[in-house]
Amino acid sequence: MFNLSRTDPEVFRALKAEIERQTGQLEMIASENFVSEAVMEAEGSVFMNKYAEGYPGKRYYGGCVNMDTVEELAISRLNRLFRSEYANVQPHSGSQANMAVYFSALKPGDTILSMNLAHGGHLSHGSPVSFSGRLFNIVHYGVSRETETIDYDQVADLARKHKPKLIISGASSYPRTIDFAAFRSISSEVGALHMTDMAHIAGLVAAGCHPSPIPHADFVTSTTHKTLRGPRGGFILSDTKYGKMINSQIFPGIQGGPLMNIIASKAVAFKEALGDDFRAYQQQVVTNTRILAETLTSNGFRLVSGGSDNHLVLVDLSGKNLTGAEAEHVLEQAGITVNKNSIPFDTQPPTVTSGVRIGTPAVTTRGLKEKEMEEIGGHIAELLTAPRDAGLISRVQGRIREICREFPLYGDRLRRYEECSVSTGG
Ligand code: DSN
Repeated sequence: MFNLSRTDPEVFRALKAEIERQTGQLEMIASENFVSEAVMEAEGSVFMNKYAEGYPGKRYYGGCVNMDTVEELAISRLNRLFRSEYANVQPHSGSQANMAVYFSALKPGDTILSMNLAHGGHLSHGSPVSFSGRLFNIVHYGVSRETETIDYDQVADLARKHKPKLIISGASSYPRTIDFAAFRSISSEVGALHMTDMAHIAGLVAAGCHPSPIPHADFVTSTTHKTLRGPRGGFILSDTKYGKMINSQIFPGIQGGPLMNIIASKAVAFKEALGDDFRAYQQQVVTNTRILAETLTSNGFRLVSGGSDNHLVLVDLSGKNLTGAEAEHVLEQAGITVNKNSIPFDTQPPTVTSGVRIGTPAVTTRGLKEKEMEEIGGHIAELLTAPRDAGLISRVQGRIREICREFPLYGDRLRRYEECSVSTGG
């Protein structure tokens, strides 16, 4: 980072502050993770200098031989990881992966049946503030009031009534296993296509810790940076028969030149995900979440759906005289980063909420296990019980700093940045 610190001290200072923040606090936002140094090296490389519109072997620019190599590696590794036939690794994000599928399968005005954002769905599944809600006719299913799990009878009833062209399974704040076979059977009954957005659980699926949607969905979309632990980006999987249509919807349909440095780092992340360590990591994510859920429950907190099967818990604070926004704030003060989140049938607006979503992928990457999760769950419970106790906040903050030192992240990167600051005055 010597060059950056000399050329642009302001950006360098922000970068150094961010590595201090990431290494010095516990990251428990369920959709975040820490990539390896190898993934970062591929992303911060000369691959970013190249235009490569098109696909391997069919580019609109010369000089793409090395671009073809990395994109082919990314595609073949991804297909091996998920046992899929076709993959497109060019989507810049999960939303763009979803957009390309909608544009492949639907015409504007067609009906999509998807999970309500307020019950754990995603903006790009038809929220009125997203392109998806503006262009398509959206019908939402949700969770049942009693179990707070997906109401498959409601999905079937709505599908029979509204005859959607596309049914979407997948969520961004749902702590339970999703029954993709049930979605397939409902889709087949009404003649709909079935798309799964597995962004949150892709790593768990790759490691066999959550059933795979691949045999049950016509299209599977995902991001690469959540449980899958790659760079920020997206991808699409499907049967080969849809491949040509999806390729042309990504480019030239909705994107221009692919971000080849990101595709190279996706290839590295997919290689890492094919390794045995990755399976052990995902199993630990699930175990850590279970311990966190048990600790919070035994300390008197109610979890939406009563627990978790995956990488996240959703804590209902409505009986605790505390909003999600307040809980996010007190945890951040103590060095634990989470996000406020609506719970099903929430009476608070999305800017306030009655819940917090807490995930374990990032702390598990850091090496935390059962013992630490029990301790951290205890601290979260203490803080949410006495959110205005400044002494408690400061005590917990001190302990979180100790845990962060005990489980370091990114080796001596911070020390190297500090040396750059000194040598360049940056
Ligand atoms: N924003 C992501 C999340 O936090 O779940 C979903 O795209």
